[in-house]
Amino acid sequence: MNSASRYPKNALQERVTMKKMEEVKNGLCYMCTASCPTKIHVSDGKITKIELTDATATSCPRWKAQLDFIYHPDRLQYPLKRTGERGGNSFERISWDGALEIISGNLMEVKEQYGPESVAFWIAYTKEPRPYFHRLAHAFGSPNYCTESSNCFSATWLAARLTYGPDYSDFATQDIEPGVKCKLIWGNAIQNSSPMLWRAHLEAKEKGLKLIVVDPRRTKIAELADVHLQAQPGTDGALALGMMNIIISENMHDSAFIEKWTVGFDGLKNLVQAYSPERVESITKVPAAKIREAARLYATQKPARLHTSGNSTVQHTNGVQNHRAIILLPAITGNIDTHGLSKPSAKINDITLHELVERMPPGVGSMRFPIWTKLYREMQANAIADQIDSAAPYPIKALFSAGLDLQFFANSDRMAKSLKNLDSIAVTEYFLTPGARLADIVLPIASWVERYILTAAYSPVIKLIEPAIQPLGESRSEWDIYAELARRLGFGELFWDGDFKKCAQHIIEPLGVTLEYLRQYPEGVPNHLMAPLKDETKEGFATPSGKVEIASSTLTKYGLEPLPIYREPPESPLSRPDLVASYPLVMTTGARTSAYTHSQFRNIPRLRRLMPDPLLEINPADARPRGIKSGDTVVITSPRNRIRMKAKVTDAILAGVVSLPHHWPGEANANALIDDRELDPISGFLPCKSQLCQVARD
Ligand SMILES: Nc1nc2c(c(=O)[nH]1)N[C@H]1C(S)=C(S)[C@@H](COP(=O)(O)OP(=O)(O)OC[C@H]3O[C@@H](n4cnc5c(=O)[nH]c(N)nc54)[C@H](O)[C@@H]3O)O[C@H]1N2
Ligand SMILES: Nc1nc2c(c(=O)[nH]1)N[C@H]1C(S)=C(S)[C@@H](COP(=O)(O)OP(=O)(O)OC[C@H]3O[C@@H](n4cnc5c(=O)[nH]c(N)nc54)[C@H](O)[C@@H]3O)O[C@H]1N2
Ligand code: SF4
Ligand SMILES: [Mo]
Repeated sequence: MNSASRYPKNALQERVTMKKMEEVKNGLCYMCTASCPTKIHVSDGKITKIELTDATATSCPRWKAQLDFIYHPDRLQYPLKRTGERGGNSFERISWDGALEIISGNLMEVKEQYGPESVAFWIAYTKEPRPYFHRLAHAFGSPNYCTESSNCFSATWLAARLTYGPDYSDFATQDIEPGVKCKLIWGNAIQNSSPMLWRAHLEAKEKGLKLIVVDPRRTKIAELADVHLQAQPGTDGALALGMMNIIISENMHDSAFIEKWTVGFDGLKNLVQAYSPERVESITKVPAAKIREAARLYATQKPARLHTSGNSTVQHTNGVQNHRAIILLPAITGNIDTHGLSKPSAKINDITLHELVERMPPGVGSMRFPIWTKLYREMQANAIADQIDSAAPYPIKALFSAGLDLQFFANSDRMAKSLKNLDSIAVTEYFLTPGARLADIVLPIASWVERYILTAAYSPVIKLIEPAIQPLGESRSEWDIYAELARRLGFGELFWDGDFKKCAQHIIEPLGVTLEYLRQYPEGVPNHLMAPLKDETKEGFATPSGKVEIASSTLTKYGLEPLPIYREPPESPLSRPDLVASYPLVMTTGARTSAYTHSQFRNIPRLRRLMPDPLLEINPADARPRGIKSGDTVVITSPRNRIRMKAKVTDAILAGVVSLPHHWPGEANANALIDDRELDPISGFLPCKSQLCQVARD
């Protein structure tokens, strides 16, 4: 033994050296797009630990699983080429050069034979690479930039935009503001979908906040509510009109604000006449007395704040109008002071090239859903299967896809069939998902700790996050992949010849800061500021009339009903009595579960243990006559398909309604049951949350 090692000093020195090797870097958790800030501990090029910097989302189980995700043994590390059937499992490793050569060759072939519009570009849930992806689609010449926003959040944005004007009124921003006496939470189960807000709500409730919750399920936040309105899914518009009926007939509305700052109030007043609490009870199943109680509480406990979900109210055939009725509650009660308007503090450069779309053939879904596609500046992905199948007004022949989760698409089996008919599919992914297995080429992507991230278009704060470690295996960042493809397709200069930093510098240029500045100040630069919505009453709302448009002039322009009318979902017990014998239950899908982000992370054991099986929630009154007990496997049938899940019998769900989790693969995929034909006429959203079904023991 050498003498030095006997001294504790040496052990200490060793620890000091170890410590010196460990670096702590700034990061963002991208297990979901809330992108909570993190500290990443790196030692010898490997991540040893990731901590949350901001303690608000600590109840979220997913961030602790980041290392399980990043170092998952099944993560793709090399490009793959399919060798067998589409959808099968036969792939072989291929070089990047070979993979990109095949993809660019396929895309050019379609471009020459059919035109660039015949290539569809689809990007799934992830937001951060979207501006580059958007640019790739339009630089190639295709209008068909489609994203998961075709069925997420954007319909609520559109409802707010049609009603209050541009930028985003923060009905979906769910913070608690000091001084707010009453909160109306419409279809959001905070503890699962927004863990960072859960504690603040508990504390506010303890301090006396009055709470009204609209949800067919008694969620944790509904348990805290003073009034819980258990409405049948898809009937939210009728409920909002019923609340306005009470507010107006009992003179609780704010006449001064309405007169000065709204258009269409007389029409609304007329419309709500038909929505007495008793009639609304027959549509929504909410007792009339509770509707009165909620309306009075909301209209009198001022200031009150509305808090909506990104999709509970809009994943229906009547979603935009239902959501418009809901968000009119603040205007007619003079409660807009508690709401803000998200405004860009400084314009960053828009790199999407979206202006080119004007000169291209009509994009997918843009003739059927012109308002949404024009204002949201994307094409409607829910119309893509129809266009693949009909080839009208032109054929879709190839798909370039960033993430491909087949469970996203309604009537998913039909979508899978349509995709199989394409000439070529290329997918960038983390794992060889069922969707990726349809591809000819699958490209492995670097995760959020292995790539540069500029939070710009999708974040209120612009930050630059540097890679903490090298990309795993041969995986590459989305930016690198798109820039290299652009070069091969002949427009590399539009991607700054592959130089990410030049692109990023161009995006932030109007802010007057440099990338070096962002590197040194990781807290970033504000991109959007929340201005009080009431500031709009100084110069007028940014709608065509300058006022809050109860009657929307844009809807009139497009030949649609301007008032927020309620239309019964086309597949409901009231509108389809003929279907009720076979499909008596109303089905809602996609209430969030804390362990998963949509289809992701079921392959991470520590998260899977939290929710091993897909559970259908059913009321004892519906379970008993069917002989169903908790834990039984049940078959759920809709007019389109049948799937299997396990039952959870619970009186927390309204009788006559069942709730299914979304995006489970294979025979538990809820979207296999959902109609892909009758969509919201304004947004094109899918009716994921109001369809008929039957449930039986397997
Ligand atoms: N853990 C986790 N968090 C997530 C996500 C995730 O996948 N996992 N996804 C993120 C994304 S992309 C989004 S868009 C948000 C979504 O966030 P939300 O849509 O707000 O999702 P939830 O909080 O699950 O709330 C949905 C609630 O609406 C109720 N509901 C169902 N149908 C209806 C209806 O017709 N009307 C009304 N009023 N209520 C109804 C359900 O019972 C459920 O309790 O969550 C985000 N957060
Ligand atoms: N029935 C029903 N359907 C719904 C909903 C519902 O409530 N009910 N909610 C809708 C909503 S709000 C949303 S947001 C969508 C979400 O639906 P999806 O967009 O399908 O969401 P994910 O399953 O999270 O992600 C899809 C794929 O993207 C991959 N991926 C993740 N990050 C990246 C990345 O950075 N790059 C690349 N290339 N791939 C990546 C994942 O591995 C995954 O395979 O589902 C919608 N569909
Ligand atoms: S909410 Fe959870 S999963 Fe989403 S970014 Fe924050 S810590 Fe990560
Ligand atoms: Mo979403």
